[in-house]
Amino acid sequence: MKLCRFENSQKRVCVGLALDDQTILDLTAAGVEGINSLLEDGDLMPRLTDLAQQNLPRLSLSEVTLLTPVEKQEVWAAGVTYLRSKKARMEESVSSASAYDRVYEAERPEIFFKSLPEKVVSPGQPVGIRRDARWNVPEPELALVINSHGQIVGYTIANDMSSRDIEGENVLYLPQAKIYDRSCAVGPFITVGASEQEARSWTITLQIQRNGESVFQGETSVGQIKRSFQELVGFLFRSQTFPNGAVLLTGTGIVPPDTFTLQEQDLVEIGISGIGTLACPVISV
Ligand code: DO4
Ligand code: MG
Repeated sequence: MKLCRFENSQKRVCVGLALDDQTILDLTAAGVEGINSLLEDGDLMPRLTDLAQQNLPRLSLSEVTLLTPVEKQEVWAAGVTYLRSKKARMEESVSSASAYDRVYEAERPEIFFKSLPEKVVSPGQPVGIRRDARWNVPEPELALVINSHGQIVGYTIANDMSSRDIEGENVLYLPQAKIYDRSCAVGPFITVGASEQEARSWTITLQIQRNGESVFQGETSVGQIKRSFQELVGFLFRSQTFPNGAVLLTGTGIVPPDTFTLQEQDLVEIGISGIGTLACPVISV
């Protein structure tokens, strides 16, 4: 089952349950106040099954605007979880290559803060490339949706936009390479009720278009992630509480060639087979 947040024609923010590729059920009409209240519900799946059988308004996706499903959660990100990511970071960073090598093998994963919820970019809205960076890439990532008890309650799609020249110059510049206006897009759907084993069978694709033509395509499998999801969530929740839950990006396994950098007006499309597609144009910020 897939949940979403959307704005209806009266500009009201609502919660939806996807019935198929074109239709959503408006759960707000049944008194569902927000997506977070659902994610906190210990009986989420039976509740959604019950809601799906109610006579609620059905809306076509073409008549609503999909929003990011991130309502109040902080967004965090794990890094160097795929071999491909470790190799790329070691190549871009002369001074810190060993840091990436060591974190890939270490017990403690790399986890960093990515975005406040109110700064997350919605599907269809522009993601940003920094004006002071010359090498910018999208990072297509599976994101874990976690409730306040540390339970993984769903999966969504994220773009961890990154400036590789800033990150590669000095590892202490990582927050500037990763956190700036429009650097994090998430959505549109949260797939609930899938096990980790199922999610690990999903394929992640990245397509970048420029002037209507594809300039990069890549693909990986969620199963290539080195660490278990529980392991990543366990470290995120160590000595830290999340009263509104959290969203944790699980790292990238697709890295465009070193000659590639994003340009304004490119279109970045990220697909995850069990979830859907997150598409955003690119602007300079
Ligand atoms: O250490 C740098 C960032 C790693 C990252 O974002 C990733 O592997 O996806
Ligand atoms: Mg990343």
